[in-house]
Amino acid sequence: MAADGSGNIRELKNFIGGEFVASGNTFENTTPIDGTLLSHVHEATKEMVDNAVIAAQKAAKIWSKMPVEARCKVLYAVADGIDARSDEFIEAETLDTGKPRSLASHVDIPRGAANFRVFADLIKSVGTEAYQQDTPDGLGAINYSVRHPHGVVGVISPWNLPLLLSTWKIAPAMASGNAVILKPSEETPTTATLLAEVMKEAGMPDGAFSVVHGFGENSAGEFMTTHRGINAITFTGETTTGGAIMRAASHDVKALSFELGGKNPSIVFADADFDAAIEGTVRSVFANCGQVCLCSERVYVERPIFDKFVATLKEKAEDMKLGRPEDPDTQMGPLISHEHRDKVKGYYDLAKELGATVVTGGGIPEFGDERDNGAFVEPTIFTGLSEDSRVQKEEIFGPVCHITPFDTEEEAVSMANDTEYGLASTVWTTNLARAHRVAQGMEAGINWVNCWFLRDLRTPFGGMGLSGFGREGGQHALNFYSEQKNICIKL
Ligand code: NAD
Ligand code: 6OD
Repeated sequence: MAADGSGNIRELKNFIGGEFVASGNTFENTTPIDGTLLSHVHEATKEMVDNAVIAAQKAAKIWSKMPVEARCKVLYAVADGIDARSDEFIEAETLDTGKPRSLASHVDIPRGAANFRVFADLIKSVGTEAYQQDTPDGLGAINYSVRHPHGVVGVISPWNLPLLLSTWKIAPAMASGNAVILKPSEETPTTATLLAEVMKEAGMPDGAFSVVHGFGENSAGEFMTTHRGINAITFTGETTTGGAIMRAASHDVKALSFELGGKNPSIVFADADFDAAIEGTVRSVFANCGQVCLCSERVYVERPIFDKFVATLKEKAEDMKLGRPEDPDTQMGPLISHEHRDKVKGYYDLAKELGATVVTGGGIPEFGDERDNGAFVEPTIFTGLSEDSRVQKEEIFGPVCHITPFDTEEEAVSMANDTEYGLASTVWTTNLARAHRVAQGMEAGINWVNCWFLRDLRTPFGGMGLSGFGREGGQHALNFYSEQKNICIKL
């Protein structure tokens, strides 16, 4: 029986040149809710990736030459197509990831559609640079730049926000006139396949968008990163995978954009609105079972409110309802897989070995029903570890934080910045001057004050250090997905 109760086990094929294509080799896609088999996924062969590239190169010539208005019409139709089939997308995303339906229906799927609208709007209005230049003969010159798409862009995406994060790349790449080949995570292949159906229904030229399923090494991921016909790779995932992709893509010096891991700090000052800081920290630590790259794993709380903060966060964590996606009361689902649960539980055990105080959690919940076959883990809070312990240095990517007290602003900023990552930070304070000072002092690409994961899609998004390089969002994304060519005209 499939997890949707229908008894249907889907076949997820590759989408190449406008057709769904089977391969001789399939892998199983199971749900982390209870381990039920969802689908057989056709792993793309090297030849299939070659075919996707040939089709993309051909389609890029048509797609990039289409009037911007006509291209945008197709992108709007894709957004409308996602909205029209949103129930199917939500169902697929919740089964693949185990995340609560409330999250998929309010964040993942609407953002997937919004990404296409935002970048279609932007490409219609974005300008380029122009300069008048003096020359010795007094006649001068004019310089202006034009955008030129790369050609074929490879999108390699992770499992935590599958549709949201892949379309965050696909939409600006396609708005810029590129053809795209998407390799979704092997853990979450379903919404990518649905997106391919929507692209076809929306009238996307054959080959302009392809989906190849598979893994990294010696599979579709590596076939893409080493393919000379793919001009740019945009990747979101683990830092170590980014390193492997960088090495593979170095042979033909592909353009690269990397959104990688994080070990994000949250600083709570004693003057913060306490309830807002608690509510925000519950979200920033436990949302999506802690599997958002922006989640706070290191929380720093000013000493006068430390005990009250820890006690209140503990209460909230213990009240949290773990369950199936379709249950409207569910606040937290399972982790993505048993393999990932082993990793997260490994860090829980390490924290205990290192002498952490377990404020709450630290284990695997028991339900006494089929969820015991799933990949659930307890929401967890630790205190008492030193700042240089591995638990404070390495990304865990689960529903867990460590809370450290601090006495001065300088101490908090220094501890928050003591990381090789540099993705996101959050500051809670009602002191305006301090809010600006501390936020600007953070060595991270995305910094929130009195909020978390509040997104304006025009703003630069990306990390520093081990969190990656390149900026996505608004015009920054268009700058990555096109080459700016300068034209110099002597008058
Ligand atoms: P991952 O790196 O394991 O996999 C991501 C994608 O890369 C998958 O599609 C995978 O198949 C592919 N891949 C793996 N090895 C490859 C290789 N050698 N060549 C080509 N492709 C390869 O990441 P994940 O476990 O899916 O996602 C979780 C990680 O992603 C966390 O570290 C998280 O912080 C990070 N992340 C970062 C952001 C951000 O915006 N910075 C957003 C979401 C997730
Ligand atoms: O909101 C976004 O655009 C974005 N890229 C979010 C990333 C979340 C990481 O897991």
